[in-house]
Amino acid sequence: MQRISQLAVSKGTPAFQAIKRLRSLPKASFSSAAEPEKRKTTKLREMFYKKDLDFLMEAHNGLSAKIVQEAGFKGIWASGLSLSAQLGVRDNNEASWTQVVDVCDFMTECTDIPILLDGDTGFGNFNNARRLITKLERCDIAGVCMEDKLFPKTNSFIDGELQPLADIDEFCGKIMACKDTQKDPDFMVVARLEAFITGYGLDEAYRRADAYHRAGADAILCHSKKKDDSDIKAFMEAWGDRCPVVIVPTKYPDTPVDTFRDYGVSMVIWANHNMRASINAMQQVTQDIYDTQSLVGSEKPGVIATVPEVFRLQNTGELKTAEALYENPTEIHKRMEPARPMKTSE
Ligand code: SPV
Ligand code: MG
Repeated sequence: MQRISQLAVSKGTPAFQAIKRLRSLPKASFSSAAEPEKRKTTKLREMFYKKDLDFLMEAHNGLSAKIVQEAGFKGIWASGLSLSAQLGVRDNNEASWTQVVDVCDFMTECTDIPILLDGDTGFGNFNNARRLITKLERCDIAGVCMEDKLFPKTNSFIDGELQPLADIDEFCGKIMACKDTQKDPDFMVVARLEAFITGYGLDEAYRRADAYHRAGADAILCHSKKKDDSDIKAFMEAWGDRCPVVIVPTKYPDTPVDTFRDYGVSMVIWANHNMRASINAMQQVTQDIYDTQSLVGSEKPGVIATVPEVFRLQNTGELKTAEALYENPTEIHKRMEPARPMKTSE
């Protein structure tokens, strides 16, 4: 076997370092006998079903998804509001469902943690919704949340009372179609209750949650726009632990998460805070550069990320490693099968 020092790369170069790193990896890293990674769907399902409260943090593109993972979150909320905002359009299904899937594909590619997509109303009827499921499974999205409103949807915080709810049977059929379509048994279909948003009370919310659960929904997202957690408290008291409940406390941020724990909530979604943080940061830096015609105010630690930090987030080092393997004739020839005469058939 050739030694690293025999390869046609000079000592101390990034390529040399990269080959050295590769050589030092344990054999199991390359072996098919290595323990298979849990599927993202399984990871998400476990987050929902385990006893303690868990959290999903919003992301809206590959970069923000990676930042969420690096912060330590175990799962990502691919927010419809944030995805549309970063595309510069409204949260009214102006981005087509394939454009949303394209963004999801980038997000899953650069992360290992599961992603729950905000699937709005499923982009149409049961048939559009189940086609969405098929595509999401292909790009390794772990679950989808669908809300009981009409296509095209409007964000829940824009004139919520004026938004019509879906017919219960129609929405149950949509959930069933999604559950019947998914191939991975752990893929999560979350049914989102908009009853409180549209001004109904607990009775209607419960009636709907009950129907959606019996239609096969794996979890219920109970949405509320109140400034306190009273809708959530009432719902949790009535619902108990029939299935996991997810909440989005954007409008009631003062309630401590321990209160949600006490209610028995399974998951909290921090729904749009990366997108909103980025708007603030971009507005400030852009305005400063415009006003001063200079980069001096922004090229400071803590104001903008350094360029090497951008490279790190893009995993630039991995490409160096790959180049040392796939653009290095010595490495290539070493790994090639020995020449054999062509087998001819009798
Ligand atoms: C989203 O993040 O797109 C949501 C949550 O649907 S909310 O905007 O709070 O309705
Ligand atoms: Mg949304």
